[in-house]
Amino acid sequence: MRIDILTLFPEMFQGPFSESIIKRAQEKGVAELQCHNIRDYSTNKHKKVDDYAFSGGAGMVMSIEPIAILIEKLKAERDYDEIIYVTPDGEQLNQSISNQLSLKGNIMILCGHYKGVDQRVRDHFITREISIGDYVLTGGELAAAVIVDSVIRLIPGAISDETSALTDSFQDNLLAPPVYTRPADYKGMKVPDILLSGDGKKIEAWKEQQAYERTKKRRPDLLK
Ligand code: 6GU
Repeated sequence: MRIDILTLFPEMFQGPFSESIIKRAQEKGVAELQCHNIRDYSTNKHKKVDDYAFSGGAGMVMSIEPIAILIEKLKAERDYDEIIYVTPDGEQLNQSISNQLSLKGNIMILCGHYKGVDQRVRDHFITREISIGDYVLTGGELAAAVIVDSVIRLIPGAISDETSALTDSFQDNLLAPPVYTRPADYKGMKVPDILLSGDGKKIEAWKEQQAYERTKKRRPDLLK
């Protein structure tokens, strides 16, 4: 899978993309991540990428031209399955959307800043708009990094134990059960006896029960 990120702040991705699973996925060739600085495609002598809104009011709007030039350049190089704009007014990200995206070949993610991008970019180029939740971030970059992280870890080969992504919270609409590791007794804080019993069937039943109880208590909306 290839993901192209269109941003005014490519350096914001260096940290998240150069550690752990996302780093390994790139090294293994499971995923290719490319960041593009929209400012490099400004035709303005001052490299301007935004302007005042025609409707007035506070805040700048990202101009169509540099974004359109960059999107057209990328589209000429390969076909894209999805061109995503990350925005607080998009559909809210969930595990099902991440699963869908993990099956795609090439996707672009456009990050907005200021008051967002000129509506014509959204009307003419964007195929899907995604938010990561009902709160406002400074820009789309952190949201894009969240989407990329949730998608890449689902690609076969990204996680060494391939079954592990399947047992995540949300993958079956249930939260994950509690987990424990050694020591079995830390200063009197004990691991539940059943987990030390060696009875695989009972342990599986306990895990299912715990997952269900936790979901009922914390996220009853998931059980509907
Ligand atoms: Cl995608 N962008 C911004 N700026 N804020 C957000 C968001 C996106 N998703 C939730 N809040």
